[in-house]
Amino acid sequence: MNSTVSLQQLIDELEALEAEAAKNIDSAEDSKSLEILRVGLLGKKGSLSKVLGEMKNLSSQERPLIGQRANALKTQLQSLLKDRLELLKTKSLENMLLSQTIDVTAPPSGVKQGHQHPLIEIKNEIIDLFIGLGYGIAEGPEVENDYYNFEALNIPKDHPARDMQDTFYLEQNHLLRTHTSPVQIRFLENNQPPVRIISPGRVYRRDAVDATHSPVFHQIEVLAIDEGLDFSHLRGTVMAFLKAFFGDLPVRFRASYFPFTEPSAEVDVQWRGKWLEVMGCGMVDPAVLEGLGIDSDRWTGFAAGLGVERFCMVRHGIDDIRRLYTNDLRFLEQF
Ligand code: 2U9
Repeated sequence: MNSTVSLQQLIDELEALEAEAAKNIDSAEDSKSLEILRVGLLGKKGSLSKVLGEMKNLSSQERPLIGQRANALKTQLQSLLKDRLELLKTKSLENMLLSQTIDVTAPPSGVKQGHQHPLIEIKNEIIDLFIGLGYGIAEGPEVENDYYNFEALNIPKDHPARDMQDTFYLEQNHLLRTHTSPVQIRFLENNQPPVRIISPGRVYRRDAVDATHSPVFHQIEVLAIDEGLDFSHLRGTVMAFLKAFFGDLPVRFRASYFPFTEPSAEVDVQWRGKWLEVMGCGMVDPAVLEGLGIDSDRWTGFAAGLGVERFCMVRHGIDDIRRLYTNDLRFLEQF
């Protein structure tokens, strides 16, 4: 009788021990407290050993029952201790990572933060607007030859642009490109229409330096070739672009002439009360398409060209192009 009570008592003790231990392990906040708990529960003089020590009053049939339960409890507590330790380690690693996060985008303390050059900012803004309209970017060499810079663009042999006075000629039929149009010619040699590309880049002309001319400047040219493109698509694209860049300004198209487009137009915007010419455009001359093996009965295209410096000067009210190249910080820091 006495031994039955003892058995029940021991079972109760083990259960109480289990509940208490689980609660304590769960609320331990560091590995040190866990170690203290482990020794107190599973150590030689720990709670579990104490319960096992009380087994001597039990009968030889009862002892294995408590032995088995005590062993199961030991395994269970070991696993609870291990899980809690792992959880605490993960938590402490996470806290460490959070507290040691470095903001790699933060400006270094004490060092003045710079910014993009206004010309590059405007170039990127224009590129982004055309990317938004679905255009891709094409690039090509600045050192070109007569074919890509002039001939493929229907520019006749006696055209003034070909003059030694206007173009920088290099050795062996090479020259510095006078526009980015050769990039589009190269692109059309390697890609079938439909095509929608812009070609941003530096171009070179033998201009005397003055307030509005520089021997090197930045162009962005636009080219779209597809079935059924006509002047309304060109006009719609130019208007959408100018509206996005300048806002709601009056825009006018004036008839003009380029060897590579027909019809051609110059585009003006009314900016602070004055009409300013900002870009040229036109329908790609069928002769240019045919020269590239593109069937001009099926495909038509439009093209446009602009000088980035001009857009930058109009946007910021800069009156002298040389300000964009002289790296005077008193000027650049205004942007
Ligand atoms: C291909 C066919 C046609 C490119 C074009 C212009 C009009 C133009 C000037 C703007 C100011 C040059 O920087 S600027 O001086 N450009 O007016 N450019 S159409 O026409 C092309 C290009 C490629 C195959």
